[in-house]
Amino acid sequence: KEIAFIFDLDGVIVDTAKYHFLAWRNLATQLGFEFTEAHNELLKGVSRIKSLEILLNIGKVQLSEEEKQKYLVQKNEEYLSFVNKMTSEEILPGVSNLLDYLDAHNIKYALGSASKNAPLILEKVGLYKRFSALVDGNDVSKAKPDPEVFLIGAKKLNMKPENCVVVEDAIAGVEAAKLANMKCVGIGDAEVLGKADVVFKDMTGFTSEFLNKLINN
Ligand code: G16
Ligand code: MG
Repeated sequence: KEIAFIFDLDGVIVDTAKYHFLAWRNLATQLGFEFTEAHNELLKGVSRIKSLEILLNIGKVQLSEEEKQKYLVQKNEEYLSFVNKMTSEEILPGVSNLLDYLDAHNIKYALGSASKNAPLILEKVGLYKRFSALVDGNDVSKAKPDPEVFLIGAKKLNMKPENCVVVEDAIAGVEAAKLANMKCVGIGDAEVLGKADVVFKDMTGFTSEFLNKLINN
């Protein structure tokens, strides 16, 4: 059976969450409150503007629309200063093996990320050219858990949703995949990502045994 993969970016291909955290924490410090790693969990898979709103809620800070825009630009500039230093060494364990397997079996794959910086990040780690299609934060009007990002991905790959396998680390992303009527592999904690069809603790869970079973099903 023909299948295709759609990958989330942050938490699946690379760990950019640590750079988002540093930039958001600096903004919180500037606004006079503490922002912890636990707080950062709430921002994973969430759009940039929604992330700022969650952060401001944590600090009980109210800002005008104009100030929000200013801080979003500032945060993104700081985040990009980290992204610009990224190399292929930051590709998470298991990812390169998986992409090699998919290439060898002529299985197409797309990116389905909430990040507007996704093309740049893929370029930095040397994976940009390998994807058949990219869907990122610039292409979608409805954020995960809305299935839009993955449905656009399936369309770009010319695949039916039911033949797509989404790989996601965030609850909202797993929900989006299931709402899109796709298979979903969760990456992280099985208790947190309970709605996924299968959960691996990291990307090394994609053994050739698992993949052979998947494509022969
Ligand atoms: C990523 C991160 C989120 C981030 C979002 C938007 O999503 O997980 O924390 O807020 O992108 O990023 P940017 O500010 O670069 O547009 P994903 O979907 O790749 O996990
Ligand atoms: Mg993610």
